[in-house]
Amino acid sequence: MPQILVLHGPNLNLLGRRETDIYGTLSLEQINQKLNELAAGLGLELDIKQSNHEGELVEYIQQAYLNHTKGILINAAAYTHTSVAIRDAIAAVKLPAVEVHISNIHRREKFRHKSLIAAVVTGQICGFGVNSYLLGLNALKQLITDT
Ligand code: CA2
Repeated sequence: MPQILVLHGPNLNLLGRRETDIYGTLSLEQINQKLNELAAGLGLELDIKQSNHEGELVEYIQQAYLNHTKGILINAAAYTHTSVAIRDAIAAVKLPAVEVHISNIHRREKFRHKSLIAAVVTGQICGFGVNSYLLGLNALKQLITDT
């Protein structure tokens, strides 16, 4: 089964406990469960990681390449707006990648409008709540099938 790396960035381990008006009430574990259910239906296997550390996220992206992972679904959270290192890692591994965000980053504070990752991923999905992840995984499945 094609393997997909799902990467959650900093503070997403707090989902469902704080800022529920912006990020919803589901916990990260519940989101991962939904992703695993969808993946089973799509015939994909997920390797799901969360880290609060930029370097660790870079390591996961590099390992994905070495493990012959077929695609990356990433919510880099705040690092979306700051991390050249994560951007360079995604560009380096040249894997199909979809950037997702729970909130619509373009309707929020100005500093969230810029994604350093957007230019090196295949596409970005944001603003659909937890559904952004599910839409992103469907998009990745299609990308992998097409290539
Ligand atoms: O909308 C998204 O998915 C974001 O990637 C979430 C990030 C934010 O920095 C991005 O601009 C947009 C923040 C994730 C923090 O998640 C929390 C969850 C619960 C409580 C506090 C933070």
